[in-house]
Amino acid sequence: SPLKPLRASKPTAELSELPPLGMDADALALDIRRYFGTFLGRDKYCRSSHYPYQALVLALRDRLMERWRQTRYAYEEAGARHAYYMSLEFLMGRTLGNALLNLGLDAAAEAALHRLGLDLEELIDVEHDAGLGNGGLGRLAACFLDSCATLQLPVMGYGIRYEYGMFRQYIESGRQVEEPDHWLRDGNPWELERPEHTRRIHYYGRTEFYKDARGRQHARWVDSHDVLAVPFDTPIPGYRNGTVNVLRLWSAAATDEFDLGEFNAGSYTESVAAKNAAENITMVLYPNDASENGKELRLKQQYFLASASLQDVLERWELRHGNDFSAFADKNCFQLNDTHPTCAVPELMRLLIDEHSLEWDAAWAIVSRTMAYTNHTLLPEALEKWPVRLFGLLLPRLLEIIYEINARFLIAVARRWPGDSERLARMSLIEEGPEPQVRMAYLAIVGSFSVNGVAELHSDLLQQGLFRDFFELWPEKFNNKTNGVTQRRWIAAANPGMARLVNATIGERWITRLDDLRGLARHADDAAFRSRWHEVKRANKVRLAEMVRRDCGVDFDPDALFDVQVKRIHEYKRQLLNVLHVIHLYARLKDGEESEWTRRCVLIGGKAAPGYFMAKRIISLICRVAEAVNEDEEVRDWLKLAFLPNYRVSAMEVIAPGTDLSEQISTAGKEASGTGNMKFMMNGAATIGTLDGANIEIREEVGDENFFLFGLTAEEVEAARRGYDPNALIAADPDLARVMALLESGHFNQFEPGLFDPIVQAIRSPHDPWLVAADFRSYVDAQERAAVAYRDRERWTRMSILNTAASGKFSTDRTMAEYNAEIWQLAPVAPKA
Ligand code: T68
Repeated sequence: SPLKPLRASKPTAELSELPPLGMDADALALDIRRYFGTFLGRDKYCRSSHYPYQALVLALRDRLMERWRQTRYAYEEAGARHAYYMSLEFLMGRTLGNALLNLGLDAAAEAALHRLGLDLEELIDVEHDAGLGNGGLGRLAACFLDSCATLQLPVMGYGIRYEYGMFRQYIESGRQVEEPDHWLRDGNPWELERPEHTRRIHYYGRTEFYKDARGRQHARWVDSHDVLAVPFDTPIPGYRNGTVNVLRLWSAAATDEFDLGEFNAGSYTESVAAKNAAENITMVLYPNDASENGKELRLKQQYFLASASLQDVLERWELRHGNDFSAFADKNCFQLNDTHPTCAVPELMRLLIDEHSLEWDAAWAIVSRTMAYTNHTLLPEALEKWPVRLFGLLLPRLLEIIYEINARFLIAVARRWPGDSERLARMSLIEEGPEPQVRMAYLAIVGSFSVNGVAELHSDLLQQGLFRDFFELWPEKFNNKTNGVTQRRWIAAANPGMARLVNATIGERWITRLDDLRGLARHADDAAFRSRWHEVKRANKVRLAEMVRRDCGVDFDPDALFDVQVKRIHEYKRQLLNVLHVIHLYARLKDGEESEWTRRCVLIGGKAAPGYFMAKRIISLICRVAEAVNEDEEVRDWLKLAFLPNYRVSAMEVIAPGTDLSEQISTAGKEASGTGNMKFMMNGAATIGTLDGANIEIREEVGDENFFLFGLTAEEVEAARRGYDPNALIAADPDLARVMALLESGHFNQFEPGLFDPIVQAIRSPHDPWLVAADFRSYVDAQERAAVAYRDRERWTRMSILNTAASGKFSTDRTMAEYNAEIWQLAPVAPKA
């Protein structure tokens, strides 16, 4: 067993260290051949692309390994303070292209493979996306890791190694069909299992109180059902700086102890089968991006991550400092990615008190100085709550600790606002009612020294609305950290054509200093530069059109305006408003209004949560309108619509570079930040958008003349809800009336009567929370302005350049530098060269 320690032997540095591996094409080619022919045992008759891919990855992994070790040693020797990014989701996508870029091996690998008769692009395409996340929140975690390694910050990611990631989406007769994503089936050559760091996780059981030799009372968790957490590490290389950080993902395994009772009764096979229950914990990612459905298994996952990760950190601490935790909070910081890992607050209390014998106050001083919480949503349905009954059954000791935290917290509230019992009920960690609930966001706030939103507007709205009471109590805890994305993946790797042009124009420093892109602005007035910029964009549009042809069977003309909305399907994101605009254009064409027309190709993609009825119905509407538009001879030369199935990270790597117009059209006040908006902007798309999330900051950076603004503001949205009368709006606007008439006539659902009734009703409802009808007119007008702008190629290209030039703020290098300056306070550490 890997858990068996060495006794007589003592490992030396020589055991793990080799002379540095060559970074040139010769050295790479030799290793690729060795892995292919020897380790993998393949030969010239091998016809599978998988083995050359694996051989390349293994050769790269060797080169990551030595840097990884040097980084670990450097952190250790510096006694570095660490931050841990705890997240139920890491949406990593593919690793190969990014690893080559960051190691600086892209050219060498291409040359080495070429000699061996292999094509790098083809091998990059072999890799399955690691889809261990739903959307923005999970992808943000992945971009953060890239930037932390590039900034040489001692940051480690902790997450779950789901056997099945985000489902694969198919469209069958206009409906979403989900298929399981068994991404590990062909193995994952990037990961390294570390069974020697296995942890034990408790569930169920009860608390037992006992006295120690000195008569002090302690608690312990007994009669628990235990599950093992086995870590798998993925290397996270920084950009050409020798640093390699770690993402540690936990996988569940059954303990070796069989249920003896069953065993003796002859139920050997049943008791072996019971192992499944344990291993189920990390089987599948929950595919809801905006709501918690209260399933016990989800809470098991959350506790699994929190407990395994904290035990891991504490064990490393003990190795160095024994049972002395006085400096623990100076050396460690946990960033909670939304409330999902919030069990970490009571779990760290439990570990310190029950397992390390600290007093409550000493333990609380540590917890409340090490935890920091990031909120990602204002939608009330996404605020996590767990029934007290379920919580107490599954995690009895944690619930006791939460009660104690709450009692002490409510005393503090009562001291601050004497006699305000309503406020006490409002702020309590326990929501009373027929089914009392634990409020995870409040638990996170009480347990943390920092609470942040993910864009200026979002952070303001948190302070004025959702968390107002807490802001009044602790204004100093609250702060903003506007999101970003990593330009290494989203420009350098995804858009090599643009990267080359930018390098030739302003140099290469933007790869780690994105603000340098500002330097492009003065070239926007140079016609020769614009023409090169246009050529790059056009080539990217050709590539995107090929993907649309292959995956949707629709022909996009690369000279038309590419108008794109890709993101999870949700009513607040208003894909519906987008389709209404397409129907409007269709109606105009059918009515013969095609003079002064801008040819437009509209692409929509995204997954609906499997249980989200309206989201699925909206997908059907998009598919049906697409058929009507694309098959109509009067329309299809002027307008196209396609629904792209199975939208994912690797698809976005083709989509963002080929997009002209980025759709960011959520109801104001609902999209916390958005990050797709930033990827599009960096790649030279103009945005059509509302004043929501980071759109506001995007518009500030690029200027109103380069942004197509429309719609109600967040404040106006709140006001508009009172006395909202969509039917009057429809009656008063002939364009909207024409669209609704087409929809209601059944024109798009001739063989499925009633299919879109729920959609029509939602638009016409005075309670429509998303105010689709209210923003229709101003949206269509903004679309018209975009169409006019696109007809002037020079003007549009200029706008495209200026968008890229103004995108410097939206690098996660900036975001991470802010987290570090204002929350983590880590010193960068460079490994020995
Ligand atoms: C997104 N949230 C925000 N949630 O919607 C987006 N939720 O505005 C923001 O830019 C992004 O986070 C990053 O901050 C999500 O993606 C989820 O995926 C999610 C998953 C499980 C439960 C709830």
